[in-house]
Amino acid sequence: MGGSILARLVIVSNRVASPKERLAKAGGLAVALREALNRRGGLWFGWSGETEVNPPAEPKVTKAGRITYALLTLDPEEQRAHYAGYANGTLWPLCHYRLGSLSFHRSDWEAYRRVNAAFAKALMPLLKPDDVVWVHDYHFIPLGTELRALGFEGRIGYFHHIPWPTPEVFYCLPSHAALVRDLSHYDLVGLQTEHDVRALLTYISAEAKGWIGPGGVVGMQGRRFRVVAYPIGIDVDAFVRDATASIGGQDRKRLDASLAGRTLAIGVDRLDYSKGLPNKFSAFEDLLERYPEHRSKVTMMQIAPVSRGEVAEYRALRRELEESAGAINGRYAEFDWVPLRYLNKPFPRPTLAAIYRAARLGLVTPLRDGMNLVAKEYVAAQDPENPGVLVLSRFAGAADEMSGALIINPYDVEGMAEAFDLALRMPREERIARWEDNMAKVKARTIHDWCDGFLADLAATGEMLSGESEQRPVPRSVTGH
Ligand code: GDG
Repeated sequence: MGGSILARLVIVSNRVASPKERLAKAGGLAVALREALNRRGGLWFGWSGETEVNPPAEPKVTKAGRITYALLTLDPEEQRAHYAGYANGTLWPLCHYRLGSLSFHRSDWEAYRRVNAAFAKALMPLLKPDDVVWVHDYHFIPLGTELRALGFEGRIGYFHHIPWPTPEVFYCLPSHAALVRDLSHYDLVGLQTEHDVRALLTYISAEAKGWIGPGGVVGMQGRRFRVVAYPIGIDVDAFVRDATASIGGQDRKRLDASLAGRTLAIGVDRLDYSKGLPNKFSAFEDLLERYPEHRSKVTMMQIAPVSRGEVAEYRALRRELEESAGAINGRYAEFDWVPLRYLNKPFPRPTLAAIYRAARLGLVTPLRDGMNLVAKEYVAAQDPENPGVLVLSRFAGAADEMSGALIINPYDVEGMAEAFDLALRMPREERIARWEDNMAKVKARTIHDWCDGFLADLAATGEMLSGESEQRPVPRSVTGH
């Protein structure tokens, strides 16, 4: 196989940050991928965000600086079945352990495969033999299989941004065997945490009769690939810069004036049922009920931009949260204090950084999350002399690293309220010690380390996979969880 770290990079992701999109508005991941492409020059391939009946089979290709964008338009029904159907109606709930929300239709599964085949067919003519292809996320698991079937022999890596479920949960997916077979066509499969790696390797050894070698090398059904954890990070410098610059700025002035000296607790999550928003609201309500000393003294702000409104579960969640926020405010508000500010619109990154900086509590309470970048952004934005406290769900990948956080179980609403109270009363010395722990971890693994680490390993997989690799039993740490 060809390819080196200097080979051209091709990134495939469902959503592509277009050249026109303002940096402040794009998510941290989109910005990092664009930077990686800008540094080495490369191709960014994905969905155009548009649908049309009988769409062209070729992508629309444009160039901006060192990046070539190739964007494919999809048929509306194919796009629905691929995106709202199989990706977000089946894989998303499955990987977030939400079996009650999982819907599986063979027609969606077939459309998911057809759309992946169409993406591969559109990408293939643009590829050079020694390109390195990096595929992102659960919308594109079969893309590697399809590119191999079309004859591409260069390196292909896949990164899964969401959790990989344990085998008992994964078995609920009727197409489980086919999906793992798809993974085996990549050279390198990246997951967020060691827990996710153990879950996948356990499945591979128990169900797919594969073998596991050192360095995460896997042999399965005649193919070899690697499975490795790459915990994603953030652009730390950018957050520190934006948060520091916000002091004395317009956003901060407006926020301080509106708070009138009250303590702020902040939550920032896409409006998604995996983020544990109803539980967070209930915990805040329980705090006000059982710790009345915080009434009129603490304001909670929840920023929750609407997401995937085309999926019924998400519309139901939105209604539930509107009702819950209304009930909390109706019950506890005073004529000069609204306990919960609930906002459905997104804000530019510098405004987010200003709000994080002003908040004494960062509330990150997902029921399951691959990593959770908000937890790391909140830490990076704090004042080192007077930092806030991160309250973090044990079910976020970030909990493995954030040893200074107050770790909570989001299913335990009363336990969460107790943690909120503890955080509100925490002395400055303890806040500083906990923040220093967290900040050291955030700095140790930035988004750039994540990007470079994955690509360096992908470039090196050739030797690892072709080397002598005897068959070994699965290590003990891999079988238990
Ligand atoms: C998936 C996985 C994994 C949010 N509101 C606004 C805004 N955001 C930004 C945040 C953060 C990003 O969106 C959200 O990232 P998360 O990691 O918290 O969650 P997901 O969107 O579910 O991401 C997750 C991630 O992929 C990366 O691998 O960590 O586990 O689920 O950066 O700041 N940004 C702006 N305005 C907003 O209102 N500008």
